[in-house]
Amino acid sequence: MINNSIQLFERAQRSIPGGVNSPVRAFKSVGGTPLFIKKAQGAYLYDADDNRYIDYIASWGPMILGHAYEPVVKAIQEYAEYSTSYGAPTELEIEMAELILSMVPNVDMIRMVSSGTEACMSALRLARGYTGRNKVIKFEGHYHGHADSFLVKAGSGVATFNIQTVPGITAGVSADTLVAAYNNLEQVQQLVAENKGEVAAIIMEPVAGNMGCILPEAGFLEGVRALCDAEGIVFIMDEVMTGFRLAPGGAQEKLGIKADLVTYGKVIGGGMPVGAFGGRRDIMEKIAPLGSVYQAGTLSGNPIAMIAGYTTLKTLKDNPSIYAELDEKCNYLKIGLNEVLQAWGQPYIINQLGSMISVHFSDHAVTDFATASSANNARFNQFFHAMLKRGIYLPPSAFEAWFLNNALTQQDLDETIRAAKESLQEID
Ligand code: KE4
Repeated sequence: MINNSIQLFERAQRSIPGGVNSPVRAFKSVGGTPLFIKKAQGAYLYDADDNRYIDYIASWGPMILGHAYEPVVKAIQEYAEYSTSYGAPTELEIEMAELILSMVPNVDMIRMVSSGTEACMSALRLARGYTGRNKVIKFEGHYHGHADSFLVKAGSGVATFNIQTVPGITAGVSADTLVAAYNNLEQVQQLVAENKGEVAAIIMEPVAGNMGCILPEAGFLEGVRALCDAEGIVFIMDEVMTGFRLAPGGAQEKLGIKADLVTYGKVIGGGMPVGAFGGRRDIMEKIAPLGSVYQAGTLSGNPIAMIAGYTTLKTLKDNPSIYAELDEKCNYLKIGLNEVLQAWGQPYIINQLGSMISVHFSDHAVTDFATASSANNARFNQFFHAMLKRGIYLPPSAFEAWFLNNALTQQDLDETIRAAKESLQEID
C-alpha cells in the first residue's frame, strides 16, 4: 500500500517539474509511482506509508556506512550550532583536504565543490586551461553530471530516458565533445589521431556505474594512460561513484592506474552536498586564485558538509576492514543471485566489483553502452517492481549500478536473494 506516496507525487507534480528534483528518482523508465521516503536507518528506507525497504541505492552511492550513521549525525548536530556557513576559510577544510590527500594516490592538491557535476565541470575547464586545447573525449553511457559538455551520449538518466540530444546544448559545445565506446581503445586512438593536438582531456568512469556496473577490460585503462602520456592529454578519472567506495584510494588504488585529475562526490560528503576535484600540482596550480582558471562556489567547503564528509572518510580510513566487509557482502549477494538466476533458466549477466553490482537480463556480456542497451531492460523493469513489492529497493533503471551499504546484514542479503527467487517466478 503506497497511498501517501501516490498523493504526495500528485501534489509534487504541481510545483516541481516531474515531481522530483532529480529525474532518475521519478521511476519514469520502470513505471509506477516513486516512493516518497520519510526516513532511513542503517540499511533500511521507510516510505510515506511506513513500508520498510532494504536499500540498494544508498542515495546513489553516498550512504556507504548506512543511513543515519551515528557519528555523522552527532557531528552534524554539533557543528550546526556553530552556524551553517561562513563564506570564509576554516581549519576544517584544511583537515578535510589533508585527510583526502592521505587516502588517495596521486592527488597533490584538492578543491572542494558542492556536487559531482561541479567537480567534473571544473576539472574539464582546468584541463582545457592547462593544455590550451578545446576538445574532450568521453565514453558513451558514462555520466559526469549535467554540465553541457558531458550531456552528449551520457549515461544515467540521459540513457534511462533515451534522450539522444539534450535540448539547450549548443552545436558549438557538442562539437568539442568526442565520444568513443567504453573499452574500445582503438576508437579512442582514432579520435586522438583525427584531432591531433586538439584534445585537452579524456574523461571516464574508471568503473562505469551509469549504464549498470561495467568494468574496464584488461589493458583498456593502461592504453588510455599511455595515449594521454604520448599526446599530452589530461587523463581525468571521474571517481564520483568509485571514489572511497572501491577502496580508500578509489579506483586508482583498486585498479592500479593513476589519473592526472580525479573528481569526487557522493561518499566524500557522507550524504551532504560535496564534490571535489584534485590531482597533479602543476595542473591544480592553474586554478584561481593561484592561477587564472576561474572556479568558485558560495558553499564550497561548507562546514556542515565538511564535517559529515570528514567523519565518513575518517571512519573509512580508520576501519579499512569495512571494505573487506562490503566486498564480502557483495560477493555473498552475487553468489546468491547467481544461484536463483541460474535456476530460473533465462539469460542474465551479473557485473560486480567491490560493493558495486548490477544484473542485466542479457544473453551476452555487458561491456559497453551498446550491450547494456540491447539487454532485455523491459524484463529488468518487471524485476524491479517485483522486488520493490517484496521490500527490496533497487535503482529504478537498468542503467544504474546497485550500491551496497555496510549496515546490510546477512539476514538482509538472504531476504534479498529469497525475494529475487520469488520475483523471477513472477516475471515472464
Ligand atoms: P552529482 O552532480 O549528481 O552530484 O554528480 C554527477 C555525477 C558525476 N559522475 C558520476 C560518475 C556520477 O555517477 C554522477 C551522478 N550519478 C547519478 C546516479 N547515476 C546521480 C543520481 C541523480 O542524478 O539523481
